[in-house]
Order: sequence, then structure tokens, then C-alpha cells
Amino acid sequence: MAARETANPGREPVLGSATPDSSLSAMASETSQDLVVTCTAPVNIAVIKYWGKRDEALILPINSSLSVTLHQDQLKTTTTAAISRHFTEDRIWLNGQEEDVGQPRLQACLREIRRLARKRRGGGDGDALPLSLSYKVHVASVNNFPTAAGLASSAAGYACLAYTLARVYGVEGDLSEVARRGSGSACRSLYGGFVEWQMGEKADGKDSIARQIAPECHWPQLRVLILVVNAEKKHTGSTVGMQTSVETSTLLKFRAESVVPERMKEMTRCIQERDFQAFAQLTMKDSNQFHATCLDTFPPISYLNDTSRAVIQLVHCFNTHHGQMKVAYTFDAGPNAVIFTLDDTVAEFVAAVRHSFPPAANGDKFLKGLQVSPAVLSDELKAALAVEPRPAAVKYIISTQVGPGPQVLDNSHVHLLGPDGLPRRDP
Ligand code: 2P0
Repeated sequence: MAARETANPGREPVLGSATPDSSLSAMASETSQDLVVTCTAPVNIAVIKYWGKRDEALILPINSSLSVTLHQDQLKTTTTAAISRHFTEDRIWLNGQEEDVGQPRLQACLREIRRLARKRRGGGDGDALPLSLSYKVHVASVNNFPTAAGLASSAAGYACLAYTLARVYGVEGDLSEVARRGSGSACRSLYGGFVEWQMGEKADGKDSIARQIAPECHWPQLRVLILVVNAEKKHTGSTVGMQTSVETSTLLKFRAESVVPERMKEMTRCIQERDFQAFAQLTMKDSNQFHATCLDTFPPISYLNDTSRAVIQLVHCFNTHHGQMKVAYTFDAGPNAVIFTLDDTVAEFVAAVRHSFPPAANGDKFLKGLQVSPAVLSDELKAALAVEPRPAAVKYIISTQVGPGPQVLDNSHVHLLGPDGLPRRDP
């Protein structure tokens, strides 16, 4: 105990003591760690897309964006951070593999959180560092979904890193700046429900922040299906892709300046009024315009494949058959489709996907996540779908819904780092 008291001169959260958040978990005092915290963070899917930076170093976007936070029961990152006076260097493990902690984006997040912690404790940049701020940190992070699914994991990953580091270093308030320095879209994963990332105007990025526009309980009928598509080859990474787009696409410039500002207002209205018809149409148009800017990039970038295009056709046929917008698609920097629909349409649409993309042998594993009742397609709908069946082109579907923002886990058994500060083999 004495050693711990020496190491924590009263201002730091200490093992087993009251902390700014009583749910923080602490390890037993004989272990080498002074504080260990585990948190989870969600994936988000943009319905008004972010594509292009005006400042590469600070990760400031050329337009605002708006996203839906997905439920962590199906998709989440879990991160443990531990600080200790015994650690000799910062270290990080992702999905069990140690990674280079010197990566510029990781370093930017660490620098930023320590700067905020120092500021919060009233120390100017020249002041002596509070002790826990001089401690090195160990971080372990895992996703509950396979990276092979091709889903953007960097948003959940960096949001979780920012949120967990903030708990461990005692930082409160908005963490957009920290998460954004890891990955732009990560700032939108700091909140649940429906979230906008305001592009901001300031050169230092202080006003480029994420903000919740409606909580996760706002639109309970809204459902999300992720159609994981069999992808043949790796696509262009987002960071490089958007750099090339900013340099070469006049369509992207037009989109950022003249299209997105109005769309942000309209999308906010659609969500506030739960106007699914308008929400669905705008979501699809914005996805299509994002992919059009990719084609307008030189050399062109194409993220969609034949299966993606078949999904687009399926959705339009489905909507035309019903005479209204029942389903919407959106695609990010890859061929997987994210589908938005309402709870009364999920079963029929999943049946339509099964019809158009007959599952491979393990048909019972085709649908993961929230349960969907079986449905029988009418002959009229089958005829209307008009797409040539593509067996196994969709690998599986993850069925989910809108969800909450990051959470602190208060059970010490959940920590991904053991008492020695190294990844546990059986977390
Ligand atoms: C989005 N995407 O709004 C858009 C739509 C992909 C397509 O944000 O360079 O990983 O780390 O800021 O956030 C992917 O880009 O890029 C992305 P960086 P990020 O979700």
C-alpha cells in the first residue's frame, strides 16, 4: 500500500479507491498495475458519407457526415488499458498480436489524451507531469466480429481506445479530438443512436466534433442487415483512396461544397421525424454519390463488385414491387452491403436475399445476430426480383439494430490484460 500511496500523490485514481467513475475496475494491490479499465465501443455506418480531408495531420474532413451507431450485441470492440509505474514502454496488442506502438495515429491518440489529462489537472505544458501521466500504458483490443468480414473496424477500435484511455487517465468531456486522430469516422462511434460529425471551420480542428442528434431509443422499428459479400481481392484503403479523390475529383469538391450541407439538414429531419421513405431514398443517393466520386477519382477506385450491384438491383426491385421505399442500401469502402429497413419488412427482405443469393451448404448459419422469422415470398415478388440467382455470393447476414455508445465494463473478469500487464490467454 505504501508504495502505491507514494506513486499516487492524492490526485490520481488509485487501486481499489473511489475514482471519478465508481464502475472502474481495479486489480489487486499486489499486481504490477496501478489502474486497469476495460470498455467497449460500437461500429457506425454513415448515411451521409465522409470522404476527403482538408487537413491530413489533424484529420479534418471536407464535409460533415452523419451515421447510425450499430448495436454492440452484434458488433463491438473491447479494449483494456492498464497503467503502471512498472511498465517500461507503451505497448499494444490487437486481436492477440502485438502491434507497433510507434504508428503515427496511435501516437497521436496517446499524445492527445495525455495532453487533455494534463490540461484537466491544471498543469500547463511546462509543469511537472502528474505521476500517472508519466506511467506507460499497455493496451489490448479485440473485435467480436471477424476482420475477414471486411467491416470497418477502425472506427470502433479508435473510439474504444480513446474512451478507455480517457477513463484510465481521468479525462472527461468530448473525446472527438482523440478518436478522430486515430481514424476520422471513429469520432462518430463515441455516441449511440444517430450521430453527426460536424466538419468545423477552425484550422486547429477544435470545432470538428461528433454530436448525438437522436438517442438509440428514438427509432425502435429501424433494423439493420449487413450482407457480407464474398470479396475476391483487397480494395484501396480509405486513407489513400480519399487522398487521391481530393486531389483529382471535381465531383467530390462539388459534393462537399454544394450537396452535403443540404443533405445533412434533410437527413437530420428524416431521422427526427422517423420519415423512413425520405431516409431510405437519401441514404441510397448518398451512397451512390460517394461511389460516383470514387469513379471520378483518377485513377478510378471501385469498391463495389458484381454482388454489390446485384444487391442494389434487388433493393430497387423490392421497393418497386411494394410501390414505396421499404429497404435502403449503403456501401462503404468495400463490397459489403448495409441494409436499413423497418421491423415489419425484415423477414420478407431476408427471404428475398435467400432467394436471390442461395446460401452455401451451411444454410442454417446464414443469418447471425437478431432473430428473423422465416417468410414465404409471393410468386409476384419472386417474379419482380428479376435477378439471376447467385449461389453463395452473399456469405452471411448479420442482423442488428441501432445501439448505444461506448460502455465501461465493471467486472474485473473481463480484462484482456492479466495481472502481469500482458494479454490473458483466456479472457
Ligand atoms: C464514412 N468511410 O463516413 C466513410 C464512408 C468509408 C466510406 O470513414 O483516414 O477509416 O482514418 O479518416 O475514417 C472510412 O474512412 O478514414 C470512412 P481515416 P476512415 O464512414
